[in-house]
Amino acid sequence: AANATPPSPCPAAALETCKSSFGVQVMTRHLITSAIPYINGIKHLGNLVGSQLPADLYARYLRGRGHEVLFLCATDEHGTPAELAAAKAGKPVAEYCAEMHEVQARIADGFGLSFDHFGRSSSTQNKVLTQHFAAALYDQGLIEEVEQRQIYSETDGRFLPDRYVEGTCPNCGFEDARGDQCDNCTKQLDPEDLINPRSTVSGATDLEMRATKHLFLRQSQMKDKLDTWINSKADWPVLTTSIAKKWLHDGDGLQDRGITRDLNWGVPVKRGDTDWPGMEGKVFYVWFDAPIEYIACAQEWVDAGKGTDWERWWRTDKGADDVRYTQFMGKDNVPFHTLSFPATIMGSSEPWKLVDYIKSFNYLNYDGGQFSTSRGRGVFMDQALEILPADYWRWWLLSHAPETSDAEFTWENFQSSVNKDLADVLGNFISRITKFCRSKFSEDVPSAGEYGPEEHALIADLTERVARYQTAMEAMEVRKSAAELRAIWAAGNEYLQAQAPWTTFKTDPDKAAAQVRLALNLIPLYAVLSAPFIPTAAASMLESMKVENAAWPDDVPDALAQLPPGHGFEVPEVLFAKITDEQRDEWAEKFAGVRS
Ligand code: B3M
Ligand code: ZN
Repeated sequence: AANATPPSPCPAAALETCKSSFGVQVMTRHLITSAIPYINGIKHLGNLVGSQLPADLYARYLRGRGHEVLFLCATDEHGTPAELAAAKAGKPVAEYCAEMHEVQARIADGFGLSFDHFGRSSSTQNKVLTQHFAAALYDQGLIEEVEQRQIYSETDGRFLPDRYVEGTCPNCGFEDARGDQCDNCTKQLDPEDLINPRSTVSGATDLEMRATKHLFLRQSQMKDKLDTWINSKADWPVLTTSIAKKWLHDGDGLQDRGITRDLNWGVPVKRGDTDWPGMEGKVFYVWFDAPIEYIACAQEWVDAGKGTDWERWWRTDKGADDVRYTQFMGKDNVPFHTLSFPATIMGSSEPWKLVDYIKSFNYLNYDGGQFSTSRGRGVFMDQALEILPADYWRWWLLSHAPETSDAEFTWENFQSSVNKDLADVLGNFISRITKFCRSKFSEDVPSAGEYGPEEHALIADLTERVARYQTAMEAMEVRKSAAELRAIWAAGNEYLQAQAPWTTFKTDPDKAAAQVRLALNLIPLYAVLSAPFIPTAAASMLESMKVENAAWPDDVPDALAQLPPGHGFEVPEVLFAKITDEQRDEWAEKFAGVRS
């Protein structure tokens, strides 16, 4: 039966036994995190498809299959980019971050991103946990204090990070070269190379080199452990493991990493709640505290009253051994997730959950070039929702996800996918069959007639296709899943085209009734299968078919008998409008320029 209750979660060791004795899929607990977007602006569609959106697809799919899921994301709020963006907006950085967090949360909601909690890396929970990890790593001998000489500004009363020093480039004479690089001749610089250096904080020129200390995480000590761990992940995407291996083995191999910065905004450097001598005025590097937010976010989820127990998701001594943890991210974030964050977790020698699977993505380009946040090139999440509902974007982005190589967004391609897949195939199928039924029978599922060989063939075909779709979804093969789903929609259209109930009706109305009954039953099946991709349209499909608790079609023939003869429905509104050539051209022009 489609609604058979799955057994309660089995201990990992007994998993296989559970599977065979119950003969149904075993429920697992799934922890899913998406890379946490920087706070300093609204993300573009390339950012979205590289982490949050595929993570949402997977979370929705697993929930649909009855698994217990905890899906977390947050804003990444520390570091120089946040300070600079706040200064540009003329706001105190805490205020800027609070506002931008709300903006990003609202847009995420607009895209249907079904986070169980959307946290903030500037939370108290993350501060405490980051300081805790620093203490644990220190106790394990994995943090080294390193003496360095660094630029100090008397006027500002602080050490200046490289990017906070500007001056004349010694290479080309450009007057606004930054301490890390000259934007004119691209030469990599050290701040003491600059001629007439000045502070970008105040413009002060009374700068001097002073001795200071920074903390380094001794990742090199953990190289063998990380190497063994990465090598054990034979099932991970090549994109993920190849990046990890490159960082482990190229050049000098895994470098120790500076984890402190001279900034006002961030997690103050402490060992637990004890002050750290020599670290006054310093904060942890943003990439040290950002992944720790994955854990802190679960605490925030509990503290917000949405959950009751974060430890069973994160502590292997408290039940998290049974959790399967999957991370989603763009390829530029892979080194931090395959090496640095695992070094933090393993190095602590505490029983924290390590990631089980890392799904990474290449880049999405925009119309012959790159999306660019700094230049405002491409479509940004807020703008996308202003012109079309989320499902149009979700479908295009996921069905063109940059999995095996970079992908490209063009308006022609977007128009043709939306018009073909969503309007012509799925939308047209639904409107055609519901309207035909209303005009020849009524807005009730007709009861006459029996299924013949064609109907049984379609049911068998769909049974196979649904199994293939599930396999692709389980494997997080996003494009392939979209292709399987599209083929499932197309199978219904082809059946309708071949059987043509409008013709059958003239000679054999009972046979036509049976054809219509099966076709109508495809709608709730399609809705449930499509919900991870296009949740809003899926919900309105179920609503017009008056189906309340639609379950995953564990048994396809059963699911196709969901709407019994006499079941009332309503012809739905147009599900997807086609994109006209005029719209396409107008948008192409509008987004070619620079965002103001
Ligand atoms: N904030 C980079 C990004 O927004 C970074 C990810 C952090 S994941 C812990 O792509
Ligand atoms: Zn230069």
